[in-house]
Amino acid sequence: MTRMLPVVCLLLAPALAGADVWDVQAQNDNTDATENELVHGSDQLHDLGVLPGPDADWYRLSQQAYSSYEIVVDATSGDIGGTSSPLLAVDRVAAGTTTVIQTSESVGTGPSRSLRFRNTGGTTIDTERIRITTTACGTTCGADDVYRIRAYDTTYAIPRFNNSATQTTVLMIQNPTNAPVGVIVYFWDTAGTLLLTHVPPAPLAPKSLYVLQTQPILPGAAGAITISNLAPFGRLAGKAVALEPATGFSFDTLMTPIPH
Ligand SMILES: [Ca+2]
Ligand SMILES: [Ca+2]
Ligand SMILES: [Ca+2]
Repeated sequence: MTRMLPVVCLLLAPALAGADVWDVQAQNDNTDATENELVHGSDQLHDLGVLPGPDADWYRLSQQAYSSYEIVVDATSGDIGGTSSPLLAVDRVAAGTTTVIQTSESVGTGPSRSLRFRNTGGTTIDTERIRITTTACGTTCGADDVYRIRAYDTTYAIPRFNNSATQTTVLMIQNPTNAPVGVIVYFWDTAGTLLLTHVPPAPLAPKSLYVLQTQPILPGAAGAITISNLAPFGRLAGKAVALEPATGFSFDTLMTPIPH
């Protein structure tokens, strides 16, 4: 019977709203000094209850070289967002400032938000933060005013292209979404040296297929491909097809997102 006692106590306890523990630590997430760091696959539930001043939730995200990212905020409770304007703000902010580098876009016609961006450089960016605030409920925001945040590395990989000897490789990227998508294609040799950065002349049109003959731009080369992009996580499709004219064989290598 004694082992049942804790269970009885739990059943008798009043239901408590989940507290946003990141808000109330001495080292909290209310400034850019936050120690809450998002990684690929992060999935957290927060609130924007007043502290008593307005709450702001800040996140770190280490942006790796030549990589792209998506932040998704959904599961918003009724008071926290709005559909007529972005009352729920999901911003990319320069650390040490209040300078907004990028604001989010709506996912659909509701209050959910998506923020997509990429690091086009060759070094890691650790000087930016993700900041979430709302003007929807103001000083009446409570612990019930919650949202869910997820983070994704949206970079794709294709582990083989081959233009050596008589083989040639064609790269195909499909944009099945209803919006234009900017992509950047990086070609690497097998030792990991960047051979070429290819930027298509325009963002890929909705529902379009981009076809790139890689032999003319990388004659004799072989290695692997990564693709940074501004699509929602996992929404692009594609492959590299290596053709061997002497035998008529072709070798497909799929373009894959980072598993999640
Ligand atoms: Ca919070
Ligand atoms: Ca906070
Ligand atoms: Ca509320």
